[in-house]
Amino acid sequence: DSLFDLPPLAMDGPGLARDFQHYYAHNFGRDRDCRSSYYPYKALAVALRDRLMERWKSTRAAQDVANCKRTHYLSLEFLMGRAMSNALMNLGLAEGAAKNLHDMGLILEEIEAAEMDAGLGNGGLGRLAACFLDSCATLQLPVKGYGLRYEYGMFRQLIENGHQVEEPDHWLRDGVPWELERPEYTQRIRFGGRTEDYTDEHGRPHKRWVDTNNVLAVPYDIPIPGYLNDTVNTLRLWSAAATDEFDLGEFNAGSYPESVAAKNDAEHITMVLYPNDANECGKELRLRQQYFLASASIKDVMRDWIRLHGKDFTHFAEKNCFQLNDTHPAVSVPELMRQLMDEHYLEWKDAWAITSQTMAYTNHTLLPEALERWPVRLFAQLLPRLLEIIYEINARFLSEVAGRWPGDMDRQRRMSLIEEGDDPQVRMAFLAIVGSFSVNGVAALHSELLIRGLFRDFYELWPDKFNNKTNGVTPRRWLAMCNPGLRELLNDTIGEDWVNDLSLLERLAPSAEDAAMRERWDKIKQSNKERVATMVKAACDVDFPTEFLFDVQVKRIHEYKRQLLNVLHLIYLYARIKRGEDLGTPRCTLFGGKAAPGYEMAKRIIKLINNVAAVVNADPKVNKQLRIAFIPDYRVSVMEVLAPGTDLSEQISTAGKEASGTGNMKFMMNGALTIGTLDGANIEIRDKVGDENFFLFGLTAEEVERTRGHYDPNGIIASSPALAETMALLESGHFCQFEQGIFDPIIHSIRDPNDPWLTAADFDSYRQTQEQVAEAYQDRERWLRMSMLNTAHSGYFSSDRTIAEYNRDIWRLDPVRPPAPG
Ligand code: DL6
Repeated sequence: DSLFDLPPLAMDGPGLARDFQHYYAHNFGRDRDCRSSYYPYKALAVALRDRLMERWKSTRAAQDVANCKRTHYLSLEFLMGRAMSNALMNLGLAEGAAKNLHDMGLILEEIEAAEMDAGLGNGGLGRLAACFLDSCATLQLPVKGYGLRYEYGMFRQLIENGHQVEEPDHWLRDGVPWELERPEYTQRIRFGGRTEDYTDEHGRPHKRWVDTNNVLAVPYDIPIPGYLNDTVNTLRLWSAAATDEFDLGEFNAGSYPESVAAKNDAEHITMVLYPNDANECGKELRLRQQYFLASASIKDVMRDWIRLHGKDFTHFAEKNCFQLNDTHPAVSVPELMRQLMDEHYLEWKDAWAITSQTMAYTNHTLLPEALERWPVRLFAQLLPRLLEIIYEINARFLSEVAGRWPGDMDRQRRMSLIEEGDDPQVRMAFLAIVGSFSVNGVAALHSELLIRGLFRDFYELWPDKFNNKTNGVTPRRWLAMCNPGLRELLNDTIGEDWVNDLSLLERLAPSAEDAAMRERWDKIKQSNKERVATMVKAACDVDFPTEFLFDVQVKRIHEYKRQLLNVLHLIYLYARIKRGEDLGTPRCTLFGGKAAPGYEMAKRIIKLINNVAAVVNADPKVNKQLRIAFIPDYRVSVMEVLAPGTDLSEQISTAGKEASGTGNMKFMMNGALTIGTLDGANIEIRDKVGDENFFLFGLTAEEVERTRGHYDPNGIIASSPALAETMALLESGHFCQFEQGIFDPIIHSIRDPNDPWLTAADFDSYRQTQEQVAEAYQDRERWLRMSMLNTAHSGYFSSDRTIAEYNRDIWRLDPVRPPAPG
């Protein structure tokens, strides 16, 4: 096969640099006069892509030859961030590239910084999917990500006069060098129309879906390199395109624009990511997106199955697993049924056996407002065949419930996939549970609360379906890549194997007792704090002195995450400083995060942070001890600077509300100490690092539940001098001198006996614990010891561990090791 008979590409700095020069000069046609980093970025990306491509092909071939079982990870979000530094590291080319580019007068970091973040996700859920892909490739598991290629990702956030302003993120504008269009695998996706019965040539009855409006799904593949192992897996992102069918009736009637309008509609499906985090959006376009992903991905899997095995589906479930990243792709359950029955002519029983043995569902939230429900009428109009199948699944399921609990009509009503009422709804979480063989939460507490609360009835019916998989983050991006200083120290101290086996970080623990090591640790943190300070200065024009405690809360802005508790505490510190008190430990507090554009309260909290920051930073008496900044447009590449340069990680959600958190793990790995509630993975973080190395405060999840119905925030405020003083200052209008009343809704929410986030209840505990933080920071040696122990005990939070557990308990895949090129 001489067409593919190519010598392997050089895997060293000089070889990469030669290809880089070639692309730079000959492909992109740049010369000495070009000063931008953009073309060097493009040229280096293409040179790297060549090397990925070699391994990508051999990975695909090796997986085919192995005839292995595969997992398809379905997610509406993949928050990938930048790809270049990751590709360089995982291919083992980072050092060589830096040196050889330097010899040409170029700085690798500047080239890397020219890459736009791929922001195809909102926050934790999307970034988790990205970390998982990295771990799957590193563990050489045959896992493919399936998602959508949104033209516009997460909006760009500007801060104007303290307010969030959203701008579109047209990340595809200049082209993405990593993606490979695959028009040959285009699929046709149907919407609308109606269903009808028909009989085939053997006299067997079937259903078909007719008179549909069709949309094309065109795949674009992104390579996912494993760490130094020649595996390159795939993330396949679907882009919507119009079919070349258009309404001939309209066209002939002379309505050219109307006849083309349907085409535009089709292309809108993958136009934009819904910027909603932890709340349902309920828009028709969103259901279209969900079905578009589910249908295209399942068709793609079917195509591949038939290519390798023909049309016999007997062994399909032994060789395939679909992992549903939350309920967003839950419509995959009826869609797989539809394809098996209507397109491949299986009987219900066989189709259901396959479906319910291949689907697995991960839940990421307990917040009721995030639980997806779709109106039955919308389903009927958009996906009529799917609705029929859902009704049939429900009827069979409810008869199982009736068999188990005869006469318990209330239970049947509670468990039904259809919520009855004036506007009946399809409950997507229940559909996902009924259709799956595995249901998992994302941290120990979260999984426990699921089976005790929301999913209790289902747990009673099928206890063995439910399991926990505590989240993790990839140690490649979140330690080795983002913290080169610490990477060197770790390599010197415990060897280099930790990158693949993060539990080896435990070996660092004894060094916490070594004064020379602590000094080295301190220097690294110091220089990482300088990078943070430079970034904050450039983005916010606020000076962060690096000897101050760097206290960081970055995450989506949401009431349950309680940025408000943090800012209330800062108001309290401001009042103390104004009174002439010495805080002992001066502090720089940094916030970052986006509010969903329609979430008024979250946007107002951003405004409050910025107004308090303006007053604090401008006051020469105050800013000697306290500085505050809000970094605009928080994203993956910003976290890559923050995680290494943070002293204190704020994980202060109302207990029982944060499913897991993953930022908490990134900070811990990089030696930050946590101030946090007993919520999500904080609990496991504290268990690993030890009580004495974690700053705990606040009500427990049980106490939070018990408070419901008899919460008295006004009584709490009146009996706490610190909180009363803080509220009085906030209520005086001191932070909105020229914008009177703008914070009234915030004040009311704190004083509201129905405040579900219990901000007032936790204030004093938080304040006292912050005092312990300040005291601990004064004792330099103690703080450094604690910091080192946080890193040393963070191994459990590697996504390699999480994925190994998914594989052991759910997927059961064998690793496939492709041969090295050549
Ligand atoms: O599991 C990833 C991530 C968790 O770490 C966060 O605690 C959780 O809030 C987030 N969940 C969502 C909810 N979206 N939905 N549905 O983003 O998942």
